[in-house]
Amino acid sequence: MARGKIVAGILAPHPPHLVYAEAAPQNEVHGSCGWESLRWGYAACRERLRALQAEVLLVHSPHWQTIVGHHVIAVDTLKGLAVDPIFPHIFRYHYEVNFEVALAKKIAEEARVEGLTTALMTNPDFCLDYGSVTSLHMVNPQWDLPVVVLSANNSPYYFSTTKGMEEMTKLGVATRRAIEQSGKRCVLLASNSLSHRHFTEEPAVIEDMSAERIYQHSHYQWDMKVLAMMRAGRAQELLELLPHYIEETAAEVKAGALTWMLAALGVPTYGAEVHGYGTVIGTGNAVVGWYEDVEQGASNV
Ligand code: 2X7
Ligand code: FE2
Repeated sequence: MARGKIVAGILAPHPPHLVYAEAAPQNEVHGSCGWESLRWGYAACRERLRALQAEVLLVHSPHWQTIVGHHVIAVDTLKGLAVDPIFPHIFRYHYEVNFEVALAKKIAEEARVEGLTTALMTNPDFCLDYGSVTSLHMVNPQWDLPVVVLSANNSPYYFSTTKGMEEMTKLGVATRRAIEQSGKRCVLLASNSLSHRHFTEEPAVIEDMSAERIYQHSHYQWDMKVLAMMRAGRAQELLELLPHYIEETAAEVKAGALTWMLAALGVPTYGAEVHGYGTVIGTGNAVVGWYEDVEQGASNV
């Protein structure tokens, strides 16, 4: 069996507004437009991924949070309705998804080798979180690839950002080892917004883009700084800056998906491609790809 590999890592934010604006047939509610810079960014990302012939998508989402240990879904299929508890009027999504169970089990096994507490999620009636569903939909709306879904252990909140990052780094290292043994071509999705304060009132027309802006200018400045580091291949420096960035912007990356993905990618020194940046109800979001075919040291700055 050929050695498996991570063919791309994507920062894949999950505001449900994106699926609503796409008027996705799986969603009960259809918008007519909005948030194009992000949606077109996802379209460019999908183009890029098509060429890489990915076989499995793996996602880590802050909206499946587990208190004890890191959980991995290990059932063959799930079918159900994912609802965003804060925005149920725009996101009620009917999903049907196949899982790559052998890889899920291998990740849990390798994570245990790293000293992490792990569990396999085997409940056939489990309901997927809207974060995972949104990121998976935006990357692959036809749902024709099997997936692996990992929970976000709540160590960053229960203990500290730094403790959480230690755990997610181990999970990333374990994920990489498991993928190498799987023989599969895999794409990792870090399902996170960047700066993460949002307005508490919506405009009368949800997709009214005249009401959409960043919550606070300093958040925008921080997001730009972080994106510049990603584009320049400064992932190690970025990881060192994350606790401060999180403190300044309440960044959703606190939950660990980005740390997990950068660790699994081996803390890349090649530049990432920023496909798009935009705000959603005031939060900062970017679709960013790290691609294996980018030469080490190259960047798109
Ligand atoms: O979960 C989210 C998010 N992270 C950002 C913006 C809006 C809604 O939901
Ligand atoms: Fe979120």
